[in-house]
Amino acid sequence: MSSKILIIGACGQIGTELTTKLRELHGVDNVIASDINTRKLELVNAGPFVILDAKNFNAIKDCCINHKVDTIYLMAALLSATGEKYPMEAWDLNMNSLFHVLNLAKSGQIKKVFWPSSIAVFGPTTPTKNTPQHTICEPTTVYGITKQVGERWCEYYHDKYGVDVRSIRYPGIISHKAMPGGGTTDYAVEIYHEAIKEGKYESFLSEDTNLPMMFMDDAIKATTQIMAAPAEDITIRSSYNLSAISFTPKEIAESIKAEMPDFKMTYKPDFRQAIADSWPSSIDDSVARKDWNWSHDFDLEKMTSEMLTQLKKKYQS
Ligand code: AKB
Repeated sequence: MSSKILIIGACGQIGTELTTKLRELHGVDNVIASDINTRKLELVNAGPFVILDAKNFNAIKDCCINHKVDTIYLMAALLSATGEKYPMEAWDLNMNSLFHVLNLAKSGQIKKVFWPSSIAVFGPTTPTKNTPQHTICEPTTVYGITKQVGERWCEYYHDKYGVDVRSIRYPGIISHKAMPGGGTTDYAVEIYHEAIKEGKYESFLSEDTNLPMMFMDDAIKATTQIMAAPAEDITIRSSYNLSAISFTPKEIAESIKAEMPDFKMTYKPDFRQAIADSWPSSIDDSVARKDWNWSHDFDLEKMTSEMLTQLKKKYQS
């Protein structure tokens, strides 16, 4: 019998593309998309969709019973920049939604859980280059604190209650379908949209801020790969380091200029600079590569070419 999947936060940047991919893999009717509202009509109309508040335990439980769900991808979260503006809301959403899902899995109703962590678990005391899987994690953002605490709870629920929870520390994700919202790495998505629409972009991070990043196709590939791996291959039950490329605003601007020589970039760092400065510049993901054969496909050049091609179609058609 096919697995029945619930995606919580399906209208977000990653949720949108994850829903499409999981429907391809498991069949449209086996993947229930859910979000707090119906803001993305294409998704709402493309298959089963439920309005669901990730903070409401009974609503999640009822949805799982009604649709016979056995697997949950919990993609709802307040990200790093928004979290600094609304710290208690970030704590409330990011932690309570995780507890609801872990407790449903503990009760046996849910068999498998995916929960995203982030490079935000790291902080200024973490080694910045090639950051190891096991290292100092002293995050300085509320978002990072929720991800670090969440990782500890995931491992605890696995070790004490046998919950099959799997997690990845996503770097900044770049995509052309849905916009990210409220992250520090969002500049690396906005820049492509503005390049096509305006021919220029003002970066809120300084030109030499080097951060780990990844193209969406790679992020979706990693997510489906870790969830398909045999349980005994998953040796990390907190969250796996995951890496593809690292670049600075100056380097991404150069890659755009290679295709659009008139593109102009300016810099005006704001409060997000301090967040970016507390994160590593590159990540050692050798454990993910060994445990479930992770490898990435997109480098900066290939990603820029794909982003510009797709966004030209979107804005110039
Ligand atoms: C953010 O910038 O907050 C996110 C993340 C790195 O988790 N994109």
